[in-house]
Amino acid sequence: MSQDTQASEMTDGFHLVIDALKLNGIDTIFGLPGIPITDLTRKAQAEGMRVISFRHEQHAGNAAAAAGFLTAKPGICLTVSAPGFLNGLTALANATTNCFPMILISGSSEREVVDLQQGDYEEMDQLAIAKPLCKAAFRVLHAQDIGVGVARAIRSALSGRPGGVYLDLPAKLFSQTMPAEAGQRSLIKVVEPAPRQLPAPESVARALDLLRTAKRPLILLGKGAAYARADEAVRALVETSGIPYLPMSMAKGLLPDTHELSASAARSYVLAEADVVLLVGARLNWLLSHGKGKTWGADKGAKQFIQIDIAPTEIDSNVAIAAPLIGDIGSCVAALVQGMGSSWPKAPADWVGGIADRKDKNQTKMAATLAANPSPMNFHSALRAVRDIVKAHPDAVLVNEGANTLDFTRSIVDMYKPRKRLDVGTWGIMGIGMGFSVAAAVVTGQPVIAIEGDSAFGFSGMEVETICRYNLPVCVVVFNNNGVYRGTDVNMSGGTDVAPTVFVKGARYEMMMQAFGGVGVVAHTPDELHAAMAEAIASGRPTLINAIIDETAGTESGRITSLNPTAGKK
Ligand code: ADP
Ligand code: TZD
Repeated sequence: MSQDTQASEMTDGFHLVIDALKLNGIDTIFGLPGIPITDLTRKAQAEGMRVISFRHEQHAGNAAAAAGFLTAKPGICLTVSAPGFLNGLTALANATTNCFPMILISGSSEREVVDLQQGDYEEMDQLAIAKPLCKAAFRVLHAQDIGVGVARAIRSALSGRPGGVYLDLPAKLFSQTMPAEAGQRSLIKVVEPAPRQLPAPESVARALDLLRTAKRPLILLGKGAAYARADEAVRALVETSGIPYLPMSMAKGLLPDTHELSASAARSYVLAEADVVLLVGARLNWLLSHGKGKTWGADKGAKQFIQIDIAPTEIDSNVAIAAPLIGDIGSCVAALVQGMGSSWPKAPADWVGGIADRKDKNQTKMAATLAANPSPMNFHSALRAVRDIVKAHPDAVLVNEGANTLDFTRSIVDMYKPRKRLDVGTWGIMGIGMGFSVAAAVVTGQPVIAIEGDSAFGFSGMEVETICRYNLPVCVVVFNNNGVYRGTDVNMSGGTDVAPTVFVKGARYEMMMQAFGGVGVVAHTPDELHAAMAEAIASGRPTLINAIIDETAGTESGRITSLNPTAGKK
């Protein structure tokens, strides 16, 4: 018998992992090879999976998380044991925090040695460490259980509130063999991993009763609504009710930001003045001032909340929720729209008109700021170019991180389509830039524009090599103002070290992309920035534009200076 024939009758742990993933429609792995998973990456590629290899596991993990959000299938990150696992763990925790489905698969050392703490190569009790940072954690010890392990990981990542899952695969598992036919039979194709969850009719009635009495209603769309892919239902809810809405940053584009009922340009006004607020896949966390205080017009009388969420324990997490609506967003929103029928009265005209007036005023003011042409550029003039490019390329995915760079981009650059904006999310984490960009390019096939503060870019900058290696259509724009927040701080001791927030002045970030064969450009003016971005998108070549921004522009911590009350004080 030839070796090939023998091999076809037996299978092993490597192939069972690959087959289990493929059986469940997973076709891409983001990872970084090494003992004991190098062969898994090779064999996965040989079996037709896309294997995207990174320079650091955190970025592979971030790519998996973004892929999870963009595809509603768990993104897979594959790492080696202990240090590789730990490098991936930040991304797993961030995915869980943001409700993105991902599975971190790490090779691990032998249980016998780890449990007796006998000092194996890269020894660590990874399962125990991962547990508090994800939705679920599983270990597979026997080849015949790989199918169950992968199925449980997929179901845990996708069902209910999505999140991160850890799957621990000890080195010995991969070489275990079993008859191929029994191996195939042991695999599980997960049926309906994220089933619809219909809201209770009485909950729908309660929510509608509250909305009906509202004088100043507001809809708040969060990234849960974007993830839920209930785009048409959400549009019907807004347009049937005529209720103004505010999108959270990753919900931008769910309806085009230019929609007449978007209240983004009157954000502070609507948050303070609304009397009934319908939360759709958005948590009342720090990003929404916990639903309390001046932001929410605490001095202007009681506010009532309706909250749609798939996680029942989210309700009342910060303030009382008068009408919880538990279920998936598609089903809940559809039930509301159906309950409204064709004779539902539109939101009061004085409220909607008052918002429109404020929007007009704020937009006129902003237009004047955006039209200015200071030299060097400031955030506004540079973002004028970005805004125009995104408008011309609404299918491009926009990745965004930094402090001022994040805040100004979010408010200035309109989005036109759902799930086109990826950013620092619930934690405000720096370092997602290049990982998210790689994932967006790989899973959507669309151009990617990454608008990066110079500090933010530094966290994942080495992945420009990954972008060049796979020749991905990613245009990175570094807003270079010589430091964290700004480049002007001074050392308060008068010593020779620069201040902690200051970087090398005049850094040539564009040369980082050139180093790996991509395009590097310096942009001093909005016209140069616009031309370089247009060229990058037209050519599809990996491009890094070093956009020179006035180092005095920007404020400490951007818009969250209030969380840092002693900022810059001696
Ligand atoms: P944002 O940061 O945009 O405000 P959050 O991440 O705080 O959004 O909130 C997202 C919410 O959406 C989470 O509470 C999560 O449970 C919920 N969610 C996610 N997917 C769904 C879904 N398909 N149906 C209902 N709720 C969902
Ligand atoms: N480390 C991590 C992982 N996340 C963080 N959020 C921070 C540190 C602290 N931090 C911010 O919150 S924003 C930021 C840091 C370091 C960078 C801001 O500088 P930038 O952007 O150059 O990226 P701007 O546009 O110049 O403000």
